[in-house]
Amino acid sequence: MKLYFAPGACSLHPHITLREAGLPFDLARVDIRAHKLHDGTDYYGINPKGYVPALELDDGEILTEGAVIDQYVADRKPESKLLPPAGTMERYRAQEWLAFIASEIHKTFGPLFGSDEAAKEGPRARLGTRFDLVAKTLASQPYLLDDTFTVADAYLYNMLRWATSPRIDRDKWPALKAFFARVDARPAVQAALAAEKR
Ligand SMILES: N[C@@H](CCC(=O)N[C@@H](CS)C(=O)NCC(=O)O)C(=O)O
Repeated sequence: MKLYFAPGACSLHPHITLREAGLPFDLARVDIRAHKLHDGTDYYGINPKGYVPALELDDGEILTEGAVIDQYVADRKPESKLLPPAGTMERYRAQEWLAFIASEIHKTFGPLFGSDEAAKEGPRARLGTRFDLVAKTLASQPYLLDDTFTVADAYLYNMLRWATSPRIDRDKWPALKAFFARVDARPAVQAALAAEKR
């Protein structure tokens, strides 16, 4: 498998998932402004959506959408317990978190990376209410699905890396601050961060 990624982008959570699962994979860095690989290859030719992450499977198929790549990888290594078994209520709870993070958190960050200050107020307030909700869950348990680290935690951690001042300060929520430190300390997370810096 090959993961197309950009340092610091939302390709980090499937990258963490691949390392947590202990599956072999290669990394291919994408310049997401130019939509090109290091050697000048047009990235649109690989992923017509133009964005990262994309996972190239061993048969050449390209799988996109981070939350789906996470599930694909977790299902390749069920013993890693990165997701509950398909069809169980716990699995739907995990998917509920993945969908929530993708639609209510991930995409709300967009304007906060821009330069239009007025356009940031609404998204910042919306993110605040979403973080209130996540923090309420994490106040009484270490991970989104209680005691077990899952791909939903990798996704949330990826989003919280973006949640620093002046965008929005994750440290304002003690439960988010503690969660961030807990996930940040995982060897697979540190390995992913180090590999993305190379
Ligand atoms: N829905 C996609 C969104 C991916 C996305 O927004 N990727 C950003 C980086 S975080 C990107 O590559 N942007 C460049 C572009 O859209 O051309 C997912 O969740 O995987």
